[in-house]
Amino acid sequence: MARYLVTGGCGFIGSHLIERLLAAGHEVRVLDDLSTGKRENLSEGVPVTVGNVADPAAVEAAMAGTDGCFHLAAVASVDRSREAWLETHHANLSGTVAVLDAARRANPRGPVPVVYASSAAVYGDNPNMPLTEDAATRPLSAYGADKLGCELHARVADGVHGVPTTGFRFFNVFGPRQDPKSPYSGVISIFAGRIARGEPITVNGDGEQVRDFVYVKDLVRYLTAAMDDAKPGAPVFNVCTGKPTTVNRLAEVLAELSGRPLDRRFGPARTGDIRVSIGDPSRLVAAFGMTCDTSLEDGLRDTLAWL
Ligand code: NAD
Ligand code: UD2
Repeated sequence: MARYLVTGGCGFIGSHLIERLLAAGHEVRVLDDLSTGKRENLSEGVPVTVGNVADPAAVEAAMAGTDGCFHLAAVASVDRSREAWLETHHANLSGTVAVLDAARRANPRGPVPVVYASSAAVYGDNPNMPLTEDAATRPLSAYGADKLGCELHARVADGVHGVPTTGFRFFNVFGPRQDPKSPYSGVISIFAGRIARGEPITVNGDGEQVRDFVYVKDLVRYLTAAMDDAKPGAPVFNVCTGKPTTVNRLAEVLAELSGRPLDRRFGPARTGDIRVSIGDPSRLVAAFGMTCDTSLEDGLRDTLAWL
C-alpha cells in the first residue's frame, strides 16, 4: 500500500486512474482547481485540495509525505491554449515544474517518482506516420510546446535532481466521464452526447482527418505500472493503438451503435488542426508487456452507456 498525490484527479483521466489505485488498496489525495474536473467524478472520501498546480506552496503541501505523484493537471485543450496562451502556459508548464520541484522534498526517504501526462501534440505536423517516440517533435500549438517543455524539465528532474520520471504521450483518449457538454472536450464525447440527444454534429473540415483513439481504462494501466517500476533516464512512451480512424468513420460508428440517424453537418476546418495522428505503440508494448486492446466499438459502447 502506498500513498499517492494525483494532480488533476477530478478530471476525466484522473478519475479512472484513482479508481484503479483505490482498487489496488492505495491511499490517494488530489490537488485540482476544479476548472474542468468535478468532485462527483470521485468516490466519497477521497481528499481533494482545491488549488492551482502552478502554486508551489499548494503543491508542496499536497505532496508532503507521499510516495509518488501522478501529474495530470493541465488545461487539456489545444483550442484553449490558443485563446489563453499565458494562462495555459502557467498551468501546463510552470505547474509541471512545481510538481517536479516538490517531488525532490516530498518524502524524508528521498525524491519520489513522478508519472506525468504528455501528449501526441508534441509531434505537431510531423508527417512520418506512425509516429515513434524518436520522431521529430514539431508542436503546432502552445499546448504541444508546453507538453514538450514538460518532457525537457522531466529530464532535468531525473538527471540533476534524482527525481525518477516517466512521461506518457497520450494520443486521443476517450471513455466515460469525458465531459460531453464542454466545447473543449474530445470529439468522441461531443459526438456521442449530441447523437444520443438526437442533435446534429458538426464535422470540422471534410472529416477525413485521422486519429488514434485510446480507451481510458487501457491507458491508466500504464500509469500505475510506471509508478510501480520507475526507470532512470526520464523515459517517454506513446500511449496509442496504432489504428487509424477518420472523424467521418467515428461519427458513423457512433450513430450505428446508438441506433440513431446521423445528422452530420460540415463546418470550417479548425485552425491548426492536425490532419493525421497515428502512434507506434512498439516501445510501450515492449516496456510494459501489454497493448491497448479494447476495440473502438467496445470502448464506444461503454461511453454511450455512461451518458
Ligand atoms: P480534464 O480536463 O478532464 O482533466 C484535467 C484536470 O486538471 C481537471 O480536473 C482540471 O480541473 C484540472 N486542472 C486544470 N488546470 C489546473 C490547475 N492549474 N491546477 C490544478 N488543477 C488543474 O482532462 P483529461 O483529458 O483528463 O487530461 C488529463 C491529462 O492528460 C492532461 O494533462 C492532458 O493534457 C493530458 N492529455 C489528455 C488527452 C486526451 O485525449 N484527453 C490527450 C493528451 C494528453
Ligand atoms: C487531442 C487532445 C489534446 C491533445 C491532442 C494530441 C482532446 C480534447 N484533446 O486533440 O489534449 O493531446 O489530441 O494531438 O482530447 N472535431 C470535429 N467536430 C467536433 C470536435 C472535433 O470535427 O465537434 C475534430 C477536430 O477538428 C479534430 C478531431 O475531431 O480533427 C479530434 O479533435 P479533438 O478536439 O477531440 O482532439 P485533438 O486531436 O484536436
